Amino acid sequence: MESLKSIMQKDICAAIGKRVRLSRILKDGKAAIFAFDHGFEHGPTDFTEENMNPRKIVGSAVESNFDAIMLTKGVAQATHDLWLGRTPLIVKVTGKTSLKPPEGQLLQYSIGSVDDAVRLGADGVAATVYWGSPHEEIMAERFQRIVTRCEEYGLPTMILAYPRGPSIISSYDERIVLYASRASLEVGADLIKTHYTGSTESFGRVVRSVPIPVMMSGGGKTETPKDFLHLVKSVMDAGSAGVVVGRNVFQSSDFRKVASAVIGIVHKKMAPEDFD
Ligand code: FBP
Repeated sequence: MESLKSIMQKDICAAIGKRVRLSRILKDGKAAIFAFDHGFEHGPTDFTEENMNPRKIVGSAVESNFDAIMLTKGVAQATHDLWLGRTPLIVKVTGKTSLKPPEGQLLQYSIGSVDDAVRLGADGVAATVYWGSPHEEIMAERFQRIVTRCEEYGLPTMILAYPRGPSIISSYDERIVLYASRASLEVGADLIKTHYTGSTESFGRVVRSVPIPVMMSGGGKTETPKDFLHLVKSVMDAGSAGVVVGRNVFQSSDFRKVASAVIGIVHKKMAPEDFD
């Protein structure tokens, strides 16, 4: 039987490992993370002919110096030569396609594992829970199992905490997002990626309601890039740990410019006007 001392030593190593990996992602306690699972979640509608191949967008994200990049296992494999040694990887291990009938889209299933993430050299693992879905328990239980496995390896977990389901009137309502964030804490997440609630004050209350980092999930493309930068500023003013963004960067006409503005606002307290 394994001795108490050896169990404790493993736990200590795993706790240190998690701190090491978190410090690679949240370098100054904050992070601008590039989310790129859209090829699976949304399919070709999110892309142009020019950026359809994931290597194009992953290459731009790496060149832009995002703090980390969130990819599915397959895209991580197909682009590893681009990000290795440069950008920490977070492997997203759940997903659903938009090809499914709408009622089936309230469930994310496994599309990778914690062990895959370890083998890929990842610094984190991400998974979605649609809080309020009729399938909530499947996703919450799966997330909890992911947490348990990640704890063994010292890998941090990021939850994509999205309120979504027949009883959810607004996925952006402060009380609903606060509840989803609290539930995410309760299932053991280390980082929360969730919806912006519409104002600095309300998002601040969400951020302060849980003792772990809360980050904004980007959302669909805003009318102008400046509008998006104002959202990022508001989120940072709310005391958030940063943003996890995709479309507002890779669908913009100037990837590098928007990326560097987002990173500047997150890390250097810059303002959207600084990028005029
Ligand atoms: P965006 O910044 O493009 O919104 O990316 C964040 C994200 O969570 C992606 O990781 C994911 O593919 C997408 O949004 C899911 O959006 P939705 O479930 O609303 O279609």
